[in-house]
Amino acid sequence: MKRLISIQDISCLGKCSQTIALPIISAMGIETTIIPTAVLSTHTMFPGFTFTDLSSDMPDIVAHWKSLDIHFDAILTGYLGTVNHIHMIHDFYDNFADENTLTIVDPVFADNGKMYPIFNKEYADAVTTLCSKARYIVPNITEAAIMAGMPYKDNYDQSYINEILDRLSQKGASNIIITSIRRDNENGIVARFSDGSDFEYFKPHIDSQFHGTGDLFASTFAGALLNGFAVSDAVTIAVDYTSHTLLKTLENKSHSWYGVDFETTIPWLLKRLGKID
Ligand code: PXL
Repeated sequence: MKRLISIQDISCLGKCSQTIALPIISAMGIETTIIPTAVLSTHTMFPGFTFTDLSSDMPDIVAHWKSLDIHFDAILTGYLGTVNHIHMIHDFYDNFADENTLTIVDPVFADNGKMYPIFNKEYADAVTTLCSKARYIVPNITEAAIMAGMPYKDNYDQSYINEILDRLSQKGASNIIITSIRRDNENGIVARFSDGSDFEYFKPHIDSQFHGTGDLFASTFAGALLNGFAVSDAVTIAVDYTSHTLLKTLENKSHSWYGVDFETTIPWLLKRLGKID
C-alpha cells in the first residue's frame, strides 16, 4: 500500500486540514500517516480559537522514524501556522524526500484577497520558498497572487493568471495548480505543469463559502496521484469531487456553516475512482 504523510494542524472542530486529509486519503486506499503541527480548538474562522504549537515534537518524531527506516511515497503539507514549522518541512524533505517522492504543498495562508489571522508577509515569503521545492503546489488565486508579488484583484483576465504562473515558475515552482479561479459563471483551476504545458478545468460556479474546500481539493488530488492517475486527471477528479461535495452540502438543510459534508460523498468519490461499482 502506498503511504502518505500529512503534515498540518488538527482543528478539533471545523472539518479542515487533518480531519479532512485523514478520512479522504485513507478512503482512497492510501495509508495516511500524520504529524499534527498544532492543535486548535476550532479552525481560525471561529472567534476565540485556542492554538497549541506542537512543533517541538517534530525533531523527535523525525529522529524516531529515521531509526525505523520509514519510507513515504508522498508528503502533503497544508496549514502550518509558523515560519518555524516551514523550516521543519525543509528538514523533513531533507530526511524523507527523494526524486520519487510526491511532494505536495498547499500553502494555506490566505483567501478572498486577505491573509488568514496570524499570518504575515514573513510567513508568505517562507511558504513561497517551500513552494519552490515542492513537486506540486495548489495555492488558491489569492495565495498565488501574493506569492507571485502581484496585487490581488477581484476581477481578472487570463493575462493576469498567466503573469502569476510565469512569476511562480520563475521562482522555481514545478507543477502549479491555481484553485478557486472565477471566470464568468464558472469556477475552476488553471495549471502549468513542469513540461511547460497549461491545463484548465472549470465547472459551473456554486455560490457558497465553506472552509475546508481547499483541503478537500488538495487531499483528493494527492490521493488520486497516489492511485496512479496522471496529474491532469488527478486535478479533474479533485475539482469534480469538491464541486459535487459542495452541491450535496447545500442540499443538506442541516449542514453546518463551517465545513462541507464530505462524509456523505465518499462513496461517490470511490465510484469516480473506479474502486466500487
Ligand atoms: O482550511 C484551511 C485551514 C486549515 N487549518 C486551519 C484554518 C484553515 C482555514 O482557515 O484556520 C486552522
